[in-house]
Amino acid sequence: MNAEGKKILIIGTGKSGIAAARLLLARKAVPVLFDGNEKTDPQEVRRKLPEGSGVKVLTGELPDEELEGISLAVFSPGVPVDTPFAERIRKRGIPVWGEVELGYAFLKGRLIAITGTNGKTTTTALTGQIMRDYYESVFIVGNIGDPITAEAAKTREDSVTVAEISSFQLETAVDFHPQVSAVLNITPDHLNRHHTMENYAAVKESITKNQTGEDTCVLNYSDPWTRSMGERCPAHVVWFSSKEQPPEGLYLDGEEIWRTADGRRERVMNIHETQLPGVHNAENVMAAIAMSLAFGVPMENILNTVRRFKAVEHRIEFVDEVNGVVYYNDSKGTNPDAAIRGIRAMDRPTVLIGGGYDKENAFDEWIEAFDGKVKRLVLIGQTREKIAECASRHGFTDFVFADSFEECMDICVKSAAPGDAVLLSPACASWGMFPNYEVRGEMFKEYVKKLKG
Ligand code: UMA
Repeated sequence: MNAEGKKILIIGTGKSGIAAARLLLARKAVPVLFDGNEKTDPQEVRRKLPEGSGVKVLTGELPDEELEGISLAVFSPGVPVDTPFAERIRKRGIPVWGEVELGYAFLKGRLIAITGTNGKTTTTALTGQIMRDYYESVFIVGNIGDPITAEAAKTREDSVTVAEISSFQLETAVDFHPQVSAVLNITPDHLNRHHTMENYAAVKESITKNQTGEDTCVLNYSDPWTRSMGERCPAHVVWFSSKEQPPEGLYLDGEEIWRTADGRRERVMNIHETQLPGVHNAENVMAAIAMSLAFGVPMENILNTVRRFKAVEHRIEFVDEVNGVVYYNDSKGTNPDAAIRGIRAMDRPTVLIGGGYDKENAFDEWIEAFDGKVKRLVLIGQTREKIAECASRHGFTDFVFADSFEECMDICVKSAAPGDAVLLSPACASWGMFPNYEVRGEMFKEYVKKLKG
């Protein structure tokens, strides 16, 4: 892409917006940054850009005259694209890209892109590590934390980029074309943005839209949404399943992972050889193995990395044991399905922290998954009344409200007896109380550290 001299509007001044602006400045384009939050301090934003770059930073409302001469609009993932604001831009004939599409336009080498509702971060980190241990130039980017535009300019023809891609990022993809893609599973999430499950699944499926028969797509054989994607997929499909044997791919039989290919069946490994607990992690491991094989990494190398790989921070992360109580940080449990996996991974009575930003998810299945294991539910944030009402409907009444995170932790400590677990797995996004789930997880860990100290 030749961006030189082009005036490009970037919407959102978070991680993605800043990385996109820096990339465009390096390519001699003229980025204009805009943030809908009027409280954004333009000076603060400019400080994150190279000194003297003199980038225009606008906040609040975007006047029409600022759209004059704009040749491209780059949306940050958190900014919806079905709004009158986005329509105003499109009506002027300005193409609307996402930050991922911009990064892709500058990307060299090969690309693996991973999406799905849950397990993306662990699978991306594991696949990235397998690539790092085998190839020389590897980048791990996207929803996992480091925007693709922050790394794209460093990639070479022999580079491998492993990208975690959210539905928000796929919505604005245009030519984005991974050689290997994966859709791990589809369960309700982000329905306030995508409105229906059909829309949400279609956005996820679009990760394959530019793939061809020379590419590979890794899909979950036992998830009805991803199973049906296999029927339409333009790429060669390789399956994984924790429940049944697919025609081609990897599957779990008891504790053993097996692989079927070319009509032959071979044992791959025992799940206890990994350091990742739970069936959901066996699925992540199988998806990572399938993608790595498709990318040409020998099985022996893959398994060496898989055996050494440790859980990702904030994902059912063991924090410490204090006075006989174990503390688990699953701040990444930002939707009911992810949080169900958190509860399932517990093997003792659990004091659970739930609640946060309202993404219009239903909590019924999450409450049902308590299954006698949750002894008390401590509720925080915007969704606490909604969860309490849902819990009562399902006959679970041992919940209590906390007004601050500190108060919530104090209640957990008082409620937990030796032999219990305290689990932060809130089934909701952190927004409203915290800037992101990482900060929420860090605060949890800090509290446990102090408690121990
Ligand atoms: N903003 C507007 N208008 C809006 C909404 C937001 O101007 O309508 C502005 C905000 O005021 C703020 C900026 O946009 O200044 C924030 O942009 P952003 O929300 O896209 O956040 P970034 O910091 O750029 O982080 C994004 C991803 N965030 C979201 O998708 C919400 C990060 O994923 C990702 O790690 C990062 O890019 C790098 O690629 C986080 C996430 O919560 C982890 N993802 C969701 C999830 O995993 O469930 C999808």
